[in-house]
Amino acid sequence: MTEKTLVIIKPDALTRGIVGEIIHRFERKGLKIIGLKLSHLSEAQLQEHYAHHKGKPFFNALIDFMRSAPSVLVALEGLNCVDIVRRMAGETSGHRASPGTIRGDYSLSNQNNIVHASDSPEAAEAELKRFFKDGELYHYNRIDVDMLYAKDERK
Ligand code: 3AN
Repeated sequence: MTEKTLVIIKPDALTRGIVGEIIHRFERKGLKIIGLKLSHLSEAQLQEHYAHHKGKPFFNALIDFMRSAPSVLVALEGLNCVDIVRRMAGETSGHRASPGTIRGDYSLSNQNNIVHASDSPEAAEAELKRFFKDGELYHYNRIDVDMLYAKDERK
């Protein structure tokens, strides 16, 4: 099914100058960028986004890291895009993530692991609403859509 998902390209990727490489992977895969912006995430946004980790030993350090520089917010659309993007991101910890995944290729850390990717269609919907305003997500067609998908897959 065609889905939307949220990727946060984190401050480590921005300050290391590898944002283009990360976005390039999603474009090459055939996913459509429907929203894109640079944003220095607020304390309130991050407290809400990581609420399920509140109380864990790494929570405060994680918020500090995410506040240390801006992030790039990317909204993507495509067939089964939530699961695809999670698998492209790889396991949470950069040192365990498989080579070929974003975290596996670009990170070593549990915390500084380059990207966040929504973990379910429901989470994606809530997270896209959290970080993008009405009117910041766009409709258009990629010119390669007829080659990216078989006829019965384009829904
Ligand atoms: P994922 O991002 O793979 O869904 P979560 O939701 O368990 O993983 O963790 C959210 C974020 O919290 C991770 N992306 C990472 O930055 C940080 N994090 C998770 N586990 C640890 C840990 N053990 N130590 C430090 N930071 C962590």
